[in-house]
Amino acid sequence: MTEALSEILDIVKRRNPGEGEFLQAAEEVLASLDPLIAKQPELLQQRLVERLVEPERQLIFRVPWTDDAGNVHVNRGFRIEFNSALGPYKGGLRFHPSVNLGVMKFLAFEQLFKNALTGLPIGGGKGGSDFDPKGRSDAEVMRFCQSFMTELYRHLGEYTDVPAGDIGVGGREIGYLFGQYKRITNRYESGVLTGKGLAIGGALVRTEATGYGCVYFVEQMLAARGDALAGKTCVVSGAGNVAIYTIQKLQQLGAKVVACSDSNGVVYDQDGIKLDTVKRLKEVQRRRIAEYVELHPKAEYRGGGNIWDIPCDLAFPSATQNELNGRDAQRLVANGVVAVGEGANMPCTPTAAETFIEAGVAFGPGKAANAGGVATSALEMQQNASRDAWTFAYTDERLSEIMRDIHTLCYETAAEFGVPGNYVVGANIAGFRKVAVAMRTLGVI
Ligand code: NDP
Ligand code: 2IT
Repeated sequence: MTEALSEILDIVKRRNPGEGEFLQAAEEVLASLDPLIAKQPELLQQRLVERLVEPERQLIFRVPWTDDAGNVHVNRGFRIEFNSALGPYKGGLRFHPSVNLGVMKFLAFEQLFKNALTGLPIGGGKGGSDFDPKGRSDAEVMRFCQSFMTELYRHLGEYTDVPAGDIGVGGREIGYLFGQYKRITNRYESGVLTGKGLAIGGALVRTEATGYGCVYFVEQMLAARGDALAGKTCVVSGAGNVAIYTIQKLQQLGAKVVACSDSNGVVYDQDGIKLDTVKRLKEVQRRRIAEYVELHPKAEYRGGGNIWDIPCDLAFPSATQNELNGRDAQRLVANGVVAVGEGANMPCTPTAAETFIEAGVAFGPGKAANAGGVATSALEMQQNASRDAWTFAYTDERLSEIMRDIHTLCYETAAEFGVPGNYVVGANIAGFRKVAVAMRTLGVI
């Protein structure tokens, strides 16, 4: 890293002590920028890089709520409004006990570059809470969402900040959040949240978009090497929104998915995962993936198992950050993996990502590979603004074009900066350039 960039990284480290995930994400991006700064040193002027790594606004608030037995609980709510140079802050809300300031800031920072890569007018943000929805009744989740929105609403708006879902936040939660926003503001402001149900102004394909988009991206990486998806054996970690629709699209395109997981364990089905069962267990019944084998006794459940030990051609880490480490990457490479698509945000540790790239594996970083979700959120905003609703086929075609364009942008940028095939450098430089140019145009604000 050049001296100027490593000085900036030192400032980030001093200013954000203990925020491990944020520092990891910031270091990864800054480490990619050397060739860009060498070509365009003026990007260091006006302290653009330093301004870019500092969030515009960080909100932390108390979320009190009452459970079904009448006990009062207190959680912490967050919204990081990282950068609005390209458009209103945009990014999901995560409800998971592991949420803290460092996790929120890494997600908002990644989101900023991801959103830039989509080419759509959206800035970067992220929010959430350390609330754990597991085992909570529908009524408890509703009361939590209402309390959360009672504080957050004042910071939102279709031109200001537009949240969506992430881990633990899906259509049900977005519905309760939107209901409370509408009630407090007395405005049916559809464009203030995305990922809404179809009954309240949601868009077709948003549910499927992250998973489908990740498969489209990997398809492009394979095509760039003269290879294709059909017949490939795949492993997809997680069993949530991203994992489910990754599996669906892979199966539609003729690949075979042999494993998925949740935080308790791994299901291995060598005949191919039965997606109807996963969808019913996880989307409808909110149960554990272990129950899959009760319905499909030939499949195997490995409680506490490591999904990355299973041999595959394509790996889709789609659960959470740092879920795939250097040792896992070595194992996957030894087992002949040819491509990795990060469905989750930063699921591969820095050592894992390096291992893949050094081994010549096509590695699609999250900020490119999983951008289909937020891109389709921006399409939902377009539909809301024009009071229109597009068909599934039309929206899916738009998504697929956007993923093709992101692939081309990352691929060409990597080649331009002398590291052909390195999608990490391609995505980081291309995303950074878009945000930096917009910030410079806006002046010192
Ligand atoms: P869901 O809540 O729908 O599913 C999350 C899945 O990951 C569950 O199977 C969950 O298992 C597992 N998981 C979560 N945390 C952990 C953990 N700490 N250890 C092991 N497994 C875990 O979330 P999504 O599918 O929406 O999100 C998955 C990833 O994709 C996240 O990184 C998210 O940021 C990213 N993403 C999501 C987008 C979206 O549109 N939803 C868009 C782009 C990226 P369990 O049920 O046992 O907790
Ligand atoms: O990480 C992500 O890109 C998301 N959780 C989706 C964000 C969005 O605004 O749709």
